Amino acid sequence: MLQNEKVCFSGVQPSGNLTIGNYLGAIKNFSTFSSEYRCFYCVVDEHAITVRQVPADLRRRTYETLALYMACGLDPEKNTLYVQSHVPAHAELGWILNCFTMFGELSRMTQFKDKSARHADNVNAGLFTYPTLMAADILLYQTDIVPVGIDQKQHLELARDIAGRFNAIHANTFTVPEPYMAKTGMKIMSLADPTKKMSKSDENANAVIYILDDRDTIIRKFKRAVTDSGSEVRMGEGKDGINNLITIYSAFTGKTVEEIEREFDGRGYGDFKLAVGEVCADALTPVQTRFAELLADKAGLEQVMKTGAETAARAAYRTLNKVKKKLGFVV
Ligand code: ATP
Ligand code: LTN
Repeated sequence: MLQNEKVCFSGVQPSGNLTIGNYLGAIKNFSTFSSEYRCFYCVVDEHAITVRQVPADLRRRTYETLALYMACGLDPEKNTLYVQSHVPAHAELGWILNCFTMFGELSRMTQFKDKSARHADNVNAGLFTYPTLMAADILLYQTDIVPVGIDQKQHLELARDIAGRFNAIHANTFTVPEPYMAKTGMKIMSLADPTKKMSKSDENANAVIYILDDRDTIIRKFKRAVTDSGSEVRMGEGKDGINNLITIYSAFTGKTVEEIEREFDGRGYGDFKLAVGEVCADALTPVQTRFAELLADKAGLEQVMKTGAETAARAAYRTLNKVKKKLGFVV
């Protein structure tokens, strides 16, 4: 690693079909860091098992998530792409950081509260300590910046607190990371209930646009998107549905809200919904084509995972060894 080189880290769980929320809030932004940062992008399979997974699905989605990273523009020559469970240092540092994280802090995490309500029959300790493993992911690489959607902001703040607490006892151990949230796209809402985040685990497929949805499906889902009874394409209070569609259109086209409002002045919701569907399908088509090619070459993906894990492990063990020495472990 070059000295003074800045580090970027992020992760996505292979726990479902990825949505345009994952794309616009996270993955699409990953490649923008590749030229200025040393980037690590991880498929976080250990996080995924905090809710029950079907093993065959988890395995398939691990390949798919890696292929999607690459299809969205991440070149494995320029970014370290790998699978979390291939680098045991994550779980090891996760344990250590559990001893620097307070029960009260974890109890306040809104994702824990949401997920334990949704999976009331399986409120396991892993779900509770999910944020310490996430802190370990980030802190292992001396990460400066973490691109995520806004739903992860609270976990990032906890990672910063854990780093600060550890550093206060054992000086200069971890870099304290900053979150990066895309101005447009950090919170894409459900098409069926625009007061709720678009989520890959939503049981209503019409609420969600998947990155792999075909053009007709995308256009049909946007046509059905819930909006208010008005007709003016304008951002406003109480217009969550239209606000969300304007955000999506803006994130895909790079146009500002004012430009969009001008473009659709006097044209009504029907026209606008069709236009949103078209720009979304246009942006996703090349990703889907590339994804299919990458997925057909399983050996190629395995090579990327293997090389990525080797590179990641070298960087991770440097930090882990430093941590162990500071703690007084015999190394
Ligand atoms: P689930 O919906 O099952 O809880 P998730 O999609 O939130 O899963 P991840 O796969 O771990 O969970 O998310 C990967 C990245 O996508 C994270 O950075 C997250 O903040 C971002 N993300 C997820 N949903 C959205 C959304 N609706 N809008 C913007 N960003 C999102
Ligand atoms: N918790 C994240 C996924 C995740 C992550 C990370 C994101 C696990 N480890 C480290 C950024 C950095 C989520 O999106 N649900």
